[in-house]
Amino acid sequence: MCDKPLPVVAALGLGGNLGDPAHAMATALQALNRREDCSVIAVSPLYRTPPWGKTDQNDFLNACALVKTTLDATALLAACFQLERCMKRERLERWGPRTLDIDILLYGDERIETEELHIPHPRMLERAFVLKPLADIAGDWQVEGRSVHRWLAQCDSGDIRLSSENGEQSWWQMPSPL
Ligand code: GSY
Repeated sequence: MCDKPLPVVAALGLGGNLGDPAHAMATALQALNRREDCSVIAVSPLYRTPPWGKTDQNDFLNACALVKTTLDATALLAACFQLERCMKRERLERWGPRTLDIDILLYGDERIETEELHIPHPRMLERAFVLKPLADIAGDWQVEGRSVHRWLAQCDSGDIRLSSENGEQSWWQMPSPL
């Protein structure tokens, strides 16, 4: 008999600033939610955020989502890469413009260090464009000894605005072609 893996809640960060990032993020979340091994249990509002790192590019749209999954972290990463590829993500330039970026920020309370995976995501605690949406859906999640709310309070989130593309209800549940 083979035991079913226990589900884990993972936090994902999503962003993009090329083409129609809101549509790309919505399509990716819907595709994840349709999988038997993933269920999207919370999605933050969409935020318009100034570019971090390479600043001479368009503003980004960012959001975070919680996904309950029976995939291990490596398989979840592969699923995220596949979705990025579906959205025609091209890795052209480090820190440069992109149609869709999906990062695994947290995977339960696990700490994972492999060549391809670094969880908790190493830069999440200094990025307001991650912490602000994450605080909306998982503010009490403890990361490196502090809640997401407390990490957010320590970083400058003054330039981050709710996006007008949020719509009335769940922005990510708009119709999608995938
Ligand atoms: O690491 C995610 C891609 N990215 C972003 C982003 O998602 N939002 C903002 N505001 N700046 C960014 N710079 C990079 S790289």
